[in-house]
Amino acid sequence: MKLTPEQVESFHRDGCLVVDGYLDDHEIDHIRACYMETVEHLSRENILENVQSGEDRDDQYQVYQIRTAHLRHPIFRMIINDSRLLDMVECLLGPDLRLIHYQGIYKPPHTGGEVGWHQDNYYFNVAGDRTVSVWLALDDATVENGCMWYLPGRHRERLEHTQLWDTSEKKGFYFALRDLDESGAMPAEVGKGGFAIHHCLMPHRSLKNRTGQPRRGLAMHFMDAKMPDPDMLKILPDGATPLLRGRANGLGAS
Ligand SMILES: O=C(O)CCC(=O)C(=O)O
Repeated sequence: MKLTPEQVESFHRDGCLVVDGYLDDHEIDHIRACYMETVEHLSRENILENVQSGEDRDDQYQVYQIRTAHLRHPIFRMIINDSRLLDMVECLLGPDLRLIHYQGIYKPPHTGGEVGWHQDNYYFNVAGDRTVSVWLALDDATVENGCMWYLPGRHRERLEHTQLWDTSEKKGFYFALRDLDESGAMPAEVGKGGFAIHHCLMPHRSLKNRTGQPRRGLAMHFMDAKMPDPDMLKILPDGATPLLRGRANGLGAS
């Protein structure tokens, strides 16, 4: 699925883009079933992380993370290898694509918590800021249930983050932008089966799920495979950052 020149231009200008209508209801139903199966499996194994990074206590509010989703269920592997998706990412990042991070982010009904303002490349540290994040909505994402918020046009500089806690205590969104000027913040409401896409320096956050329905998303983070390996790759498990298309570091071909 190629983006139009207008969509590409708007992404570069604003640092974010909403694309509706990628998956149909039938595909979404199947992915949702696999998603909840995975959440339940991780919960039974006691390895379902709560990565909420608001001021609330974790026993009050939750943002559950399916970490390295493609290593957890084959459906997630299929999604990142789908040529329709990769054609779209290629329009923004070029022909050499590597996965750098992949997570299901699940806000349960009523108690779904917050993810504070952050820039993804503060975590990834990919040279040249050559990464793009693609967030696939598995439910209609709205202001009420905790959709993504962006600051359009504010993706041109790297901002200093505060480390919120020690990562040996808790994983997830442990860096946040404190005292950020939030003027111009816009909710990225997107229908199920559509994408909210952002540049890796776009400050973004999401608020609580105040509805009685789940808010489920898949955050897929891609980097230009020609860039040198960032340090983050060293701490991820084997197979966590596959080359998806083209060449890596100018050496291998897929
Ligand atoms: O899904 C969310 O609410 C937040 C996701 C996010 O901030 C991210 O993937 O970087």
